[in-house]
Amino acid sequence: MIERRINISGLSALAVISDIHGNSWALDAVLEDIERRGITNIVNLGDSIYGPLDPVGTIKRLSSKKIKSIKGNQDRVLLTPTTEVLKSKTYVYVKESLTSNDLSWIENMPATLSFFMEEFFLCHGTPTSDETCLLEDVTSHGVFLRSSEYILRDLKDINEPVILCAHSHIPRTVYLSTGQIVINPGSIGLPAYSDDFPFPHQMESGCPHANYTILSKQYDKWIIEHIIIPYDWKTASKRALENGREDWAKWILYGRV
Ligand SMILES: [Mn+2]
Repeated sequence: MIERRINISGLSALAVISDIHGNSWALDAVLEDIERRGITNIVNLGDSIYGPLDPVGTIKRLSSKKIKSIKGNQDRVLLTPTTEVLKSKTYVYVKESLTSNDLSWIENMPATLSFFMEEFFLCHGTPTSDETCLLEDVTSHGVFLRSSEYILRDLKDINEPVILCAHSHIPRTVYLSTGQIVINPGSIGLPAYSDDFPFPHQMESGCPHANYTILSKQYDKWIIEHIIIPYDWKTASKRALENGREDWAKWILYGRV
C-alpha cells in the first residue's frame, strides 16, 4: 500500500509532553521513544521542573532539544513563591539547584501559546488559569470528567481546532460540539498525586509508566495516540525518598496515591 500522508499544515506529526516534574529518567525514556518514531516536533505543556528529583537534568534536556515549552503553575511558583511554598523542602531543593540562567529559562516560557499556523492552542490548565483543570471537575466529593458546556465556556475565546492542556496528569481526549478536540497527554514524571486545591483530592493514572501523546495527520484528520512508556521508576522513586518525599516515592512507584 502506498502511504499518502497529506500534510496540509506542513506538520505531519507532533509529540505532546507535559508535567515532567523533574523526572529526567522518565523524560529520557519518552524522548527515546519519540526519536525512534522519527518525530522531531515536540511541545511541552509545563510543570517541567518542580519536584524532589532532577530539576537541573530536566532543564538541560529540554533546552538542548529545543522543545517548545510553556509554563505551568509549579514553574511559576519557582519565580514567585507563596509563603507556604517557601516552607516546602522540595521548593528549597529545587530552588537551590537552579542557576540564574535556569531561572531566566523558566521566566522566558510563555503561559500559553498558539502553535503552528493557529492549528494548536497550548495551555497548562485553562486559557486563563494555570491551576484549574480544563477537562476535570475537582469537587469535594471526587474528580469527574467536566461537562462540555463548562469546557466550552473556558474556551470561548479560543478558535484553534486542537487544544492541548495538562495539569491534571490524567491522559484523555475530549471532542466538543464546535468540532474542536481537547487533548491532555497526562504526565511524564508524576503518575499520581494528592492536592488540597480547590478541594482535597487525588489523581491517579493507575500505573507508574510515563504518559505522552502523539498527533499525526492522515488525510487531513489528526490521529491521536496516547502512549504509555515503561522506564526506570525505581531509580526515580529512590531519588524522591532521598530528598525526603515518601509521598512522591510512592506515587512514582505505583501510579497510585
Ligand atoms: Mn500543574
